[in-house]
Amino acid sequence: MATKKEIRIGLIGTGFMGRTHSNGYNRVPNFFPDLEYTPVLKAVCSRNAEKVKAFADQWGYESIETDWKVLIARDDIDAVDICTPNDTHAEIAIAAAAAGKMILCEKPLSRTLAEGQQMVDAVEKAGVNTTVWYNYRRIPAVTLAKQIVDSGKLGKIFHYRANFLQDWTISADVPQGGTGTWRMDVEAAGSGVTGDLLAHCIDTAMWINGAIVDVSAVTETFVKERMHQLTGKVEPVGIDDACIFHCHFENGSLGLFESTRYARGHKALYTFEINGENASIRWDLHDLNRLEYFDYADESIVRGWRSIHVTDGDQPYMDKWWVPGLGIGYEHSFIHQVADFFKSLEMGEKPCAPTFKDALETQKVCEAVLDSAASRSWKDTGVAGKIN
Ligand code: SOE
Repeated sequence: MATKKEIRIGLIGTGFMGRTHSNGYNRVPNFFPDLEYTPVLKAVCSRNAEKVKAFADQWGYESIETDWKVLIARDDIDAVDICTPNDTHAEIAIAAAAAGKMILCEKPLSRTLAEGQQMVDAVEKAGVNTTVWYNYRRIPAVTLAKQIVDSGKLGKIFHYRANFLQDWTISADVPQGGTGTWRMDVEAAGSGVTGDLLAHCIDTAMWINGAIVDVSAVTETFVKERMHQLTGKVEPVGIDDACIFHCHFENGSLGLFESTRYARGHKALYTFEINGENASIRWDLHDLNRLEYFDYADESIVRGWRSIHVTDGDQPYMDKWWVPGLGIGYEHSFIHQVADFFKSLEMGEKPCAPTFKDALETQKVCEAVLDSAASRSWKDTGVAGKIN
């Protein structure tokens, strides 16, 4: 067997995303054995030494650090994976770029467009490889949706509709800030559902349906004050609890997006639907192996929504998994991202999208959405052309 080229990973952050990414690195050699590259879990970093040691033992990291600057300075690390809260992405990424490391950064790229731009400038100056973990692109049914749209089967596209609904913050007792609830703190997160959830919807939408050129948005903060875990005081809430926006895509279609953490009964309901002149597509994260497809060209007596179970070997990624009919899950989207990142290194032609530069386009839309809601007016996004 040919010797694999090793990519020595330094992971920063041991929360939910630290786990999804670590699982990705661990599984790739098993399920993508043909890749030239293979991950080596060299080091994991988090401030709490006891917790980071337990994480390293659980996921197979060779060593631990409690200071990310030390991790970045190590010359046995090739790629830095940023899984920390959003307020640390820019500082870590800029330092990692200066140290010549590849960077895999959890979404959203940054809290603000300006911060994201600094990150893009830094990685371009350093010439390092990057990717941002917009993982939903790599669920086979979502990748298939993209392939179907690219094939032209839908014809002219009129509508793109997406929702991301949750209900975990309805109680006024949920605190803001600190471990576990940093997403509720505007300083740490940058925004609420716009950066956390709509960013996913925007990334998928622009990848499949092209640039969003302008937006009109409304946001709401239903609970105005919450206990801050770091200060112990009740403080004003600065994030958007809910956001609805409509928009124009560059291809002439209309978009409608909604996200909230106040949709009682919904835990993580990400859905999208695309309506074209000939056909429509819809997808639902709660039934993620299925893609629904309606084709007006079908004979009228059998015309209706088809439910495609995306588990056949000739459908995206599925030749790597089980046998037709047996589904996969959420975690596989991260495994696919690791595999695609390594494949892009192997091929050396195209970087693994979305790169920092690609993800900056999503930041532009998020920023325009928040500006539009604040000013109660339409805003141009400045996004144009093909989105990788
Ligand atoms: C928030 O609850 C969250 O974990 C997001 O941060 C993730 O990006 C999303 O995929 C699921 O929901």
